[in-house]
Amino acid sequence: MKVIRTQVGILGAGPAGLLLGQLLHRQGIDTVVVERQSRQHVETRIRAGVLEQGTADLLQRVGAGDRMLREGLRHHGIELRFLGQGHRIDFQELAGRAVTVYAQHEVIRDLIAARAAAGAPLFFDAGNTRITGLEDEPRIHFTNAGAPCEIACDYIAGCDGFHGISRTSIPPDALTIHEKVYPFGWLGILANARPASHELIYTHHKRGFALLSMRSPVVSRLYLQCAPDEDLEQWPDARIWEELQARFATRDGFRLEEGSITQKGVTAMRSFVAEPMRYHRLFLAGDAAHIVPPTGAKGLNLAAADVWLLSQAFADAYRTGGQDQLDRYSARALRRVWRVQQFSWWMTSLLHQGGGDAFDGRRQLAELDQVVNSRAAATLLAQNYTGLPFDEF
Ligand code: FAS
Ligand code: PHB
Repeated sequence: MKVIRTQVGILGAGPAGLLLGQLLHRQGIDTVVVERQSRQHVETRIRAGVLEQGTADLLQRVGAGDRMLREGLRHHGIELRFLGQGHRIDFQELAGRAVTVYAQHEVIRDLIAARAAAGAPLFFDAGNTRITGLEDEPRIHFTNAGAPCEIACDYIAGCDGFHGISRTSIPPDALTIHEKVYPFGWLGILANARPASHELIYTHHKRGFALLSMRSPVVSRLYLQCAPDEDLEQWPDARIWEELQARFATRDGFRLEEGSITQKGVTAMRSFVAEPMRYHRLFLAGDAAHIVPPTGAKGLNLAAADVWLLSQAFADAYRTGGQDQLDRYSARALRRVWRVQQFSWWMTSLLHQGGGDAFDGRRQLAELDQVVNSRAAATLLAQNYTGLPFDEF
């Protein structure tokens, strides 16, 4: 049995685990990251695309922001489109900040490179992971190339996502779960087609929601509302483009540029929070603790905010020997989590066809009319979308 001794054992090499590892490394705190999947898998998994300023700042702070600064697309607004007309929400004017469009798998590549440059251990393809001794002597058990390994640590950071083992290793009676499952999902595509807009377009349409995003000046990222269990076999490329064209159509003849579709998938939608985000010496961060519908582009950014707080709490504990910040981590993180849950639910409910009655459809249009004509309402959207400042919580 190979036993590795470290200060913080981190489960998961997603944005939460890798960013936490780098933040702690900058504070001189040793970590080991254990990842179930291969490096190739985590570096190519297509997920989020929008970084808040706070997240972008953290990547730069940990030495993983150079490529993002070169290749990321700075966006100073979005368009809300309904009844065949577009309305721009000006982030700079309303909130004084912007977002960066930069794919999550690129963030992962940059964080893995930064960790390698720091010479910090990162185990991919870890098998049979389990965690024990959460009350007093935390251990991460796993196999590395079939050989049993154990990490002896002071604390475990559960950054292993919604389907990980951290949250489910906590006794059920020690957790309160809040969950809302939506009656729809997103069919997402990557296409070799120039984005038809320089900013993101969120569309409310009677046929269903659609979103135009992008990955570069020649790669479009597009989503359309579908059933949560939609059968991709029923969606040949031609049908996807036809449906997207219908939902983005405007009175002045807007057309998407079409191209070869290189990736397609269906993502179900839920709002989920596990409280508290701690069990003795196990601390949850990111999707391991909470899930938001992707409409507000918050999942990745909320994970970053969690690990910013958690890294400060670990650093305080090692610096002072006190537990105060660690004791306050869950409550502080959850205050932001619920604000972001509310915004993500609001944007989702505002823009999606919920299968409700005609009243709900007319109410949505009235709320959209209010958002694009009230400076106060538009400011609230801009502030939430571009990200609540980390120091507000
Ligand atoms: P992650 O799930 O990213 O990472 C967890 C890591 O832990 C994974 O690498 C996993 O392999 C590993 N792991 C799991 N179990 C383990 C075990 N037992 N042992 C070791 N490792 C283990 N957010 C947005 O903002 N916009 C989007 O458009 C968007 N699209 C998404 C599409 C999909 C299909 C999914 C699933 C999520 C999407 N999200 C989106 C949310 C997503 O970006 C997450 O919020 C973000 O990845 C959260 O990061 P982590 O908390 O690190 O969790
Ligand atoms: C993306 O680019 O993948 C993206 C952008 C904004 C969202 C969700 C996803 O709200």
